[in-house]
Amino acid sequence: MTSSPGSSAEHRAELLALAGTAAELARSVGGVIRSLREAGVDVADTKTSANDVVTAADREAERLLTEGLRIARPDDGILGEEGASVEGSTGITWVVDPIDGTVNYLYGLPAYAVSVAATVLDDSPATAGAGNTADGRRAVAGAVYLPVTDELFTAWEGGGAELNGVPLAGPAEAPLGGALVGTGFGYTVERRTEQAEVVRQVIPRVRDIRRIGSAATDLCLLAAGRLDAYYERGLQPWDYAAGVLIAREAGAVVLGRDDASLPGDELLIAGTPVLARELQAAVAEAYAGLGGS
Ligand code: LIP
Repeated sequence: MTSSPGSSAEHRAELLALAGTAAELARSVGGVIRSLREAGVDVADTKTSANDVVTAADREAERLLTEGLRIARPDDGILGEEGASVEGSTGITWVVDPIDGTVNYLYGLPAYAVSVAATVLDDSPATAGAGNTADGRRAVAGAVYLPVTDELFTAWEGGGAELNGVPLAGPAEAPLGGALVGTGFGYTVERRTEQAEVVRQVIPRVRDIRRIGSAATDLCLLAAGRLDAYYERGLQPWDYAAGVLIAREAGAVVLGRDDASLPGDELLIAGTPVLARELQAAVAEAYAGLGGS
């Protein structure tokens, strides 16, 4: 990559090309998983708990993403949910989730997505809404494709976010009490029990809660203004890399648990600038009430 973000026409062209690669791969692999779904799905394996499943389609999709990236960008690194791990030499690492929303996919529910992000290392300290995340990276271009609705969300740093080529204006500011808030639950009993307690405390303070089942989709729905805000604990880089960039480029801010934390595994909170702060306070209060979390 050329040096500083947005500094030159060459840098912008590079980001645009990365976004193009992400979009092309997400869309083509999304078409494959949709066809595989029509042919039937079975659990191939489990991961962190019996409920954290992997299907043959997850593996095939990650194989296709890896193969496509090796052809398009042979010197870049790759990190994938199902184990893809390739060291690169260009400074770009692709963070991919072949199917985000695997449980939805298994049950034939529509909210699943292919998420592809080009990321760079960024260890700058926590700065509200700066784009760097707790895993030490920052997405600079990415795409999330929802095969069932044929919706392709794309973004590159400084270039705005688009849905099927149409610029996204992002969510409008809403008061916490009138906000439709997305969240999700992890797969372990301990994590989801804690999350249920937090949601019990948050739900009386918002319009309503949605558990859509795909973090990448949640962040894109926020970018499209179909959710007002989103929070979740326990996300992995492949769940949020592309979605965080898309949400930010649509005008949302993405926060961690507090000003000293970056968004990521511990907590990721997204929304319009005022609402995200209000939600951050409400969620932090709920977690603090659990004691020791
Ligand atoms: C899942 C999600 C879901 C979240 C889960 C999990 P998977 O990803 O995106 O919304 O709540 O914790 O990470 O397993 O479907 O790729």
